[in-house]
Amino acid sequence: NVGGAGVIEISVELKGEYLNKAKILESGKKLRKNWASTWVVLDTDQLLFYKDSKQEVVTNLKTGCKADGVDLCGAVIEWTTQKSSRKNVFQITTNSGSEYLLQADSYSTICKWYNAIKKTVNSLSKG
Ligand code: I3P
Repeated sequence: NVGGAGVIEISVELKGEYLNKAKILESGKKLRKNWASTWVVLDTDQLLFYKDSKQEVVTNLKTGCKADGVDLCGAVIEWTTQKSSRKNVFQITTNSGSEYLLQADSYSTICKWYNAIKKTVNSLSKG
């Protein structure tokens, strides 16, 4: 799915999806790895994490209720085979020194997210 038309298709279709997520570093400090199925939503400049799709709706309805998210400005996205025994894993390293792993059993699913997040990071760096 390369080329202009494919890219547009991705951003339209990519609303939210369940991915496995593990936060392994916070402000440079190592955390105990704990994989959890998470409803992931790509926003204009951040990646949002919800327990499930219902929580996204509830959070958006409640004023002053902020979703748990990752600032993608200055983040680095890369595939990794070192940081997990699982297949289809990529990592997000944030500007603030936190590290997240995202994983899906389906290669096409994880690729779609990898490409979409990378595209967002690139667009943010161009200002
Ligand atoms: C971790 C758990 C993770 C595993 C991790 C283990 O053990 O089994 O699933 O990561 O491996 O330490 P525990 O539940 O006792 O904390 P992967 O599934 O990604 O391999 P790691 O220490 O090599 O990261």
